[in-house]
Amino acid sequence: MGLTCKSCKRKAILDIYNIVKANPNQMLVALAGNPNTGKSTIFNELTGLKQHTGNWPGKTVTNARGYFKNKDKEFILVDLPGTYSLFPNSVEEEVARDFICFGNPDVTVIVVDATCLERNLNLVLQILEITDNAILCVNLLDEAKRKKIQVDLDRLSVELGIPVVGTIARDKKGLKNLKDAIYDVCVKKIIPQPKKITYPKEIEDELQKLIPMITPLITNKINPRWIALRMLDGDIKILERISQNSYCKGACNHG
Ligand SMILES: Nc1nc2c(ncn2[C@@H]2O[C@H](COP(=O)(O)OP(=O)(O)OP(=O)(O)O)[C@@H](O)[C@H]2O)c(=O)[nH]1
Ligand SMILES: [Mg+2]
Repeated sequence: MGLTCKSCKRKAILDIYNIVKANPNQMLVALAGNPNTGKSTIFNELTGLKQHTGNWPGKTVTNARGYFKNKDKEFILVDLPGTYSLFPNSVEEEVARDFICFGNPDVTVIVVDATCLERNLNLVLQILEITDNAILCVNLLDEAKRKKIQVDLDRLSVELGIPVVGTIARDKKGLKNLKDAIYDVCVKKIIPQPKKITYPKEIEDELQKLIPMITPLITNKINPRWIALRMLDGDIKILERISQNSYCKGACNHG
């Protein structure tokens, strides 16, 4: 199979997040979310780096990596390209999806725009089907206030079953709480318990047959239920990803 522009681009992006922890004290944190929700602004504030930001979607096209410390831990923060869904339409979206699925982050911070929560929560629910270790960061609370939108963060936390932190990243507000929530989830002081979606009986029955077959094939933390759902969806590519095993830490050679 020849090299295509798409495959080269994919490889270039993947190389950037070929992340090996230097020691067990390091924790890996993914910053995910819809485009233009303030992920790179949060990334820059936490790491002191200068990722490209601006008021239009699709600025971040590769995964930038930076570091920050909190208490006794060091965190590797990965700024992912914005994605509307985990059913990707572009290489960037596919890479963001794959990092969440196969990159083994210790916690995934999902950044949402407080002014359009309904649209953003679609991706949140999709991510919570993959991983329990998630934190919701409700950003742009200043814009929400300006538009007279009130967000009940405590209620959201109860409804979703994960920690929720409100931020105004551009004004550096709420970021200490976010760092502390990341720490608490990483050290298991807080154990998120996302509410799971129950599908109609026909689907749940098929899932119960598939999950025991898939579980032995998976070498990392990826949720077999999610893989089974993708299979029922006819997503052939996800099976290729697993058989390539190219994202499973400890089970692959990225060289
Ligand atoms: N008013 C307001 N603006 C914000 C806030 N956080 C970020 N912004 C602005 O929102 C715009 C988008 O921010 P980015 O950090 O580039 O967003 P992103 O999620 O990385 O975007 P993509 O990389 O395109 O997915 C920028 O103009 C930021 O200055 C906030 O809390 N309030
Ligand atoms: Mg960005």
